[in-house]
Amino acid sequence: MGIKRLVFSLSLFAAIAGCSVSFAAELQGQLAGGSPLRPDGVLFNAPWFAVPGGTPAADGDFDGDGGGDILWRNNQTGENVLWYLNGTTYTSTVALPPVSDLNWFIAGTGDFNADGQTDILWHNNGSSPENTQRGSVSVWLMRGATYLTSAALSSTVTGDWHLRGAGDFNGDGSPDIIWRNYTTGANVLWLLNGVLVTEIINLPSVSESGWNIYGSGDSDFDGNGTPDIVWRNNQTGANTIWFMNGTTYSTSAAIPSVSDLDWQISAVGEYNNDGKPDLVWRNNQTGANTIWLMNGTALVQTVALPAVGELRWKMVGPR
Ligand SMILES: [Ca+2]
Ligand SMILES: [Ca+2]
Ligand SMILES: [Ca+2]
Ligand SMILES: [Ca+2]
Repeated sequence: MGIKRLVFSLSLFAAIAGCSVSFAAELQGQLAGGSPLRPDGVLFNAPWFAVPGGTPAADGDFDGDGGGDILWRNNQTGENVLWYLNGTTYTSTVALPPVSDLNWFIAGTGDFNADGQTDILWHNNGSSPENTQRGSVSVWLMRGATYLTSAALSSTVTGDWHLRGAGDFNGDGSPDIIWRNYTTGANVLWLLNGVLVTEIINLPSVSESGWNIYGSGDSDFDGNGTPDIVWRNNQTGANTIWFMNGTTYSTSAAIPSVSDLDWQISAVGEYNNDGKPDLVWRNNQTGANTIWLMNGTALVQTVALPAVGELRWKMVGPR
């Protein structure tokens, strides 16, 4: 049902395409970019470096064991931690530097400098009037759980735009980022070269309420070599995958629905070493956490992770 209605929304794309014009205006209004987000208490910063010809890290794997890990942010204290997993088994928690400014959200993951190490994408969308950095996007370059340095994207945006994930859609080795406008339903890809915005691609609009993007995480659900985009409807519990062909939307397919709306898709990664992306869910009421092991769009098995009863901890990636 949700899919049929989603496809219907897509047919309205041409009519809604004007949204992209306002997006471009919002973008070009602030080409100066923001200042980079530095973690609290970190005084030394290494210079930004890119590694030409490097092999990008895969699917939110921070410790390089070949499997995905899980990122958390506490939206009251500003603490950030990484859960290391061995396959689907939790092994340990490592602290990342805190960011006490709660206007900043972890919006995605990807290897932005192609050194084989997963980095962390931040977006500032706190709406208070005194927040002068609203709309800024910053990347933390990481080595495992060690912060190296940060860089601001060359552009910021105004308006009700939310950064919803990252994936390398055009296959150039540099993660691209996914925006969704909660007011208009417009969806946009920014193609990046490191932290430089090189191109803006309009995706189909989805104006029907309830649908939101829960990331990509470089996850290729149909095995065509291009990352895909995960959607959940927070009103109906329907879930769907957008299959992408490069930077172009191709088609969508349903994955099992979850009618209990306390469950949220919180990470997209690869957890059982079969090369197929999986989903991690968090229950924002009970604190339970569960991995869905997937075979494409088919749910194969659920595996419980340790519960985190303190609900201010938000699972924020990989995605
Ligand atoms: Ca990196
Ligand atoms: Ca790219
Ligand atoms: Ca794909
Ligand atoms: Ca898998």
